[in-house]
Amino acid sequence: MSQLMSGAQILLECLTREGVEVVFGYPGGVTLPLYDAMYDHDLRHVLVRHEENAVFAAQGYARSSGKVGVCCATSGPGATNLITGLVDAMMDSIPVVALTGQVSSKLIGTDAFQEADTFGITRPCTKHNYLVKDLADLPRILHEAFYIASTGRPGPVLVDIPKDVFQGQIHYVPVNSIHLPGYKLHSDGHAGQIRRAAHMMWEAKRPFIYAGGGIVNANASAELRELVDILDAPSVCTLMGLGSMPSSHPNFISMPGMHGSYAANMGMTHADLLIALGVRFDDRVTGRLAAFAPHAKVIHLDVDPAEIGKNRAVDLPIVGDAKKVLTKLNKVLAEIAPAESPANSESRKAWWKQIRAWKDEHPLEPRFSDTEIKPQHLMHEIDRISGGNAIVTSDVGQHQMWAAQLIKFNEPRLWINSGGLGSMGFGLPSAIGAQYANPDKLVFSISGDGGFQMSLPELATIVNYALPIKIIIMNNGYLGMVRQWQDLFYNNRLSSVTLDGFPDAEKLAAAYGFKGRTIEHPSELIPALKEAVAENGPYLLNIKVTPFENVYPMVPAGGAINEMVLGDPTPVAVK
Ligand SMILES: Cc1ncc(C[n+]2csc(CCOP(=O)(O)OP(=O)(O)O)c2C)c(N)n1
Repeated sequence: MSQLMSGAQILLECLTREGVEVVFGYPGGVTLPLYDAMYDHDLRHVLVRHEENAVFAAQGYARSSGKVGVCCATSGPGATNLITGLVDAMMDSIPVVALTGQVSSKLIGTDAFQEADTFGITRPCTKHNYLVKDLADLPRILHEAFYIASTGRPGPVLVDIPKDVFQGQIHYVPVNSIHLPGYKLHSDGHAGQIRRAAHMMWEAKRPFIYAGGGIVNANASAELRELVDILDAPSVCTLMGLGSMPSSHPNFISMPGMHGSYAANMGMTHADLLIALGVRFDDRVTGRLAAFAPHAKVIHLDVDPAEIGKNRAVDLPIVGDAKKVLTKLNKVLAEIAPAESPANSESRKAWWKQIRAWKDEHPLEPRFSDTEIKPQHLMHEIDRISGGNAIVTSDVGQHQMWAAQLIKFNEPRLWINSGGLGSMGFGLPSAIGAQYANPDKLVFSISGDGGFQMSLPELATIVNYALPIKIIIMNNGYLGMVRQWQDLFYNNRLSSVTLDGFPDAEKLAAAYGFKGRTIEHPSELIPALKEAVAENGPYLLNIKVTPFENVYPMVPAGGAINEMVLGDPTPVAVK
C-alpha cells in the first residue's frame, strides 16, 4: 500500500534505498523542508563549513569507498559553491550525487531571491543533471541519478529540487527498475579485439603497461596484477591510478609524466607496445603528444568510447569495463601463451635489463639534510609510518607531487587527490569524507600552507564529528609549485607567491579544541609524526620545510617526456 509522504520524506527514503549512510551538506532557505524531514530521520548529515567542501568530502567518501558520495546545498550561492567540486569530480570520473534546492517552481525565471539557473550552470560540469518539475518524478529521478553516477564512466549527477517539490505530498510508490534506453553501457569488450590484444601482448618485444584511474574505478586492481604477472611486463600507474599496483610489486615502476620517474618516462618512450588501461592520455602524462611513445603500437581499454583516439591514435581499441575485459583477456592470454615464455626471450630480457638500468640511474629517492626538513624527507617518513596502508589525501602543488613520488600504497583507494582539475583546497575536506567512510583507518591529510588555508574552516567540522585525521601541512612559506615555475621559467621573478602570516599551528588547533604544533628541525620529524598518530583525535602538524626546493624530475610544459630536468637546470635530452 502506498503511503502519503512529502517530497522531502520521499527523497530521504530514496537515499536510504540507495544505501546512503551520510550526506555532506549545508542548509538554506529552500532546503528547509528537507532539513526538517532529516530531523526525524536516521540518515547522517555532516554539516561542513562551505558547500565546496561538501562536494570534496563526498568525493573523499566515494574515492575511498567506491560508493556514491552525496552532497547537498541550497539554491543560488549554495549551488554555485558546488561548481569547482563538480568539475573536479567530472575530470576524475568520481561518482557523486549532488542535491540542490531550487526556488519554488512558480518563481523560477523571476530572478527570485537566491535563484540561480543551477540546471543550466551545471550542465557542462556534470555527467547528467535534472530539474525536478513534478514531485511524481522525484523517486525515478533520484534512482536514475545514482545509477548514472555509478555506472559506465562514473561522474557527478546533480538533481535540482524546487522548494514546492520538497513540500508537496503524494502517495509514494517505490521505483524498482530503471529504464534508460538512451544510456548505453559498454561493458563486455569485443571478444575479437580482446583476442587480438592478447596476441599483440605476447608478440611485443618491449611491452609497457600504463594503468590509470579507470582501474581503480572499475575495482580491477586484482585483474591488473594478474595481467602484469602473466606478461611479466613493466607497469606504471598514473597519479589517479596509484595503488592499483602495489608499490612493492617488482614490476611496478612508479608514476609517469611531468613529475614521473625517469624509468617510467623512458619506458613509455621506448616501448613497442603501450597497454593503456583506464587512462586518458592526459597532457601531464604524455608531455608533447607528437613525441609521446613514438615507437609504440597502442592498445587502449576504456569504458568510455569517447576516450578512444581522443588524444592519441590507437592501434587496437577495447571499449568495456576494465574488470570484465581484463578477466577475459587474462584467460585468453593464458590459453594462447606461447610454449616458450617470451619473458625468457632475448628481447624481453634486454627490455627488463634496460628498465632496471633506468631505475638505478635516476631512482626516485628522498633527500635529507641535517639542518632543514626536506619535503622529500617528510614524505619518506609519512610513507614509513603508514606502511603502505594509510589513506593519504593531498591538496595540490609540490607536496602532492612529492607525496605521489615517495609514499607507497599497497592497495587502491588509499591515495586521494585532485588529479584532473588540480583544485587547491581539496585535501582537508576529502579527508573528512575518507575518514567517514573508513572510521578505523589512519587518514593523513597533506596540504601546502596555501591549500590548507583554502579549506581551514573545516577544522571545525573535523572537531564536531570527532574525526581523528592527521593534518599535515608542508609549510614552505610559498605557493610552492607556482614559485617553482617562476623560478624555472620566469627568471626567479617571484610575483605574489609569498605566504606570510601563517598562524601559530598550536594556537590554531587549540582554538578549535585539539592538539597541534610546529616543527622545523629534522630531528623532530619522526617523534612529531608518531605523536600525531598516537593521538586519539585529530592532530595538526605544521612542518616547516626547505622553502626553495623544486620537484624533480620535471618535464617542462610542451616538452617530450624523455626531456626531463633531473634536478639540474639544464634539460637532459636522452636518446
Ligand atoms: C583553486 C586553485 N587556485 C590556484 C591554483 C594554482 N596553483 C597550483 S599549485 C599552487 C600552489 C600551491 O601552494 P601550496 O598549497 O602552498 O602547496 P605547495 O605547492 O607549496 O606544496 C597554485 C596556486 C590551483 N591549482 N587551484
